[in-house]
Amino acid sequence: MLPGSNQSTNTEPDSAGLDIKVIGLGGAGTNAIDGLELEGLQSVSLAAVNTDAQALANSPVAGKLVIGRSVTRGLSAGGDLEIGKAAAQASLEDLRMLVEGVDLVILVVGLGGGTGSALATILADLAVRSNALVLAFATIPFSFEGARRKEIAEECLGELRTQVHGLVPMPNDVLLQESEENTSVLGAFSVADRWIGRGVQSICSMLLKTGLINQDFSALRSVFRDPGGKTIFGIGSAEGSDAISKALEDLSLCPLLHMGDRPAHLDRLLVNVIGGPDLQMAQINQIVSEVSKRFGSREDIVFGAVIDEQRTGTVEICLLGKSGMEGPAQPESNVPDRLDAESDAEESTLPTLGLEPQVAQDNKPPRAVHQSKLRRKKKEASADQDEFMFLEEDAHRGYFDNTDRNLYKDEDLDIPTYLRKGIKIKIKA
Ligand SMILES: Nc1nc2c(ncn2[C@@H]2O[C@H](COP(=O)(O)OP(=O)(O)OP(=O)(O)O)[C@@H](O)[C@H]2O)c(=O)[nH]1
Ligand SMILES: [Mg+2]
Repeated sequence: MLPGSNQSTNTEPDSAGLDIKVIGLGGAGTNAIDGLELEGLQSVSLAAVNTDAQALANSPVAGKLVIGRSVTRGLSAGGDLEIGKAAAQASLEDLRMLVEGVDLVILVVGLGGGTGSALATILADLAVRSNALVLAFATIPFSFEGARRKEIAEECLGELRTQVHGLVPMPNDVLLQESEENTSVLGAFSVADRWIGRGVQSICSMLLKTGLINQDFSALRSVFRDPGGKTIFGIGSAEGSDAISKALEDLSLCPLLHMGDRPAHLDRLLVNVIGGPDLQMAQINQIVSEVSKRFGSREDIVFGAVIDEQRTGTVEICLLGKSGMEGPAQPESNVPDRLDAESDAEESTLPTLGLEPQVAQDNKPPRAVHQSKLRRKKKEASADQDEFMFLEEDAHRGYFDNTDRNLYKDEDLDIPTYLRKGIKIKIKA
């Protein structure tokens, strides 16, 4: 029997009449949902909210709401959070109606500007008050966008984290890792938009499509029952022969699972698999067992498996986990490195999921590392010794073991920066 509550096999999911709304906030949020492909998910409604009437007019999304005309005269908030808040307050009733009666609200926002950042916390509050389950995908500005935007993003992220049931922060700096090395900023934005799209699609498919293992809304609620805490989100996919193992490896390389603030233990975990009609129960079992081994949720793991006729030969695994705020992140070496079982022996010398610490010896800021390099490094590391491998035994704090942790803005300052930030340290040959 697979772990998880409320699950049934080969029956219709009990989500009839479920009202799901995906809402893009501000310019970035609107752009991110513009290209959302929700085939077979007609009951999911999309809405875009912005102060910028012109930007909204260019969006193909049907449900549009211009807010704060009396404040910005249909223009953007110009990166000013206070103007964004004033605009949202001026349209509070429209915003309230937007989320009224909705069961699941998924907010999509690029934090750092005036409108989306203000809207995120105000709309989250309205949605939670109207009893919706609220999830949010929020991008964090690139470092090069400057301190002001970063400050706004951090302020809103802190507030949002306490409000919504699940918050997936996506630092643009990290997402750049996923892009080709010469990717433009727009290219990096489109990486963010794709991640968000895949996450939204996986959650909605699980709730609305029939599958091998159906999960209904109560299962999602059981994972995200309380506001606050930390959420992890990762996706891996593959096609062709050996798609399961490759998708598991792709999941283990997902940059969003390699961020410094990842909780050491998850209280609850939701894993959804989307595959073609050729997806078999035995394969699902393989995924279940590998993911359970790797992420060791303390209380409950909920699994869903959806069949998509268009996806023969492909497998996509989406992982959403939740933990309380009970402890700081631990170095990733405390858990097995990769999901594929055959790698156990090889991986015993590789402490992390591919983001082995590396700090450049020159004075340039650390550069994001493309995923293809992570793969290559993992294979080569034991062969040539030009890279220092940290086994992270220094998680023991020795003399300081019985003292309080130094927490600052959700980060544990006792964990070395190279571990918190996933920075690579290069040793010159
Ligand atoms: N994913 C994605 N991110 C974007 C895009 N455009 C901007 N961003 C990011 O989102 C942040 C917020 O920008 P916007 O969404 O344009 O700001 P806004 O919420 O519309 O606020 P104002 O323009 O000040 O009214 C930026 O600092 C960027 O980091 C985009 O098209 N896609
Ligand atoms: Mg804007």
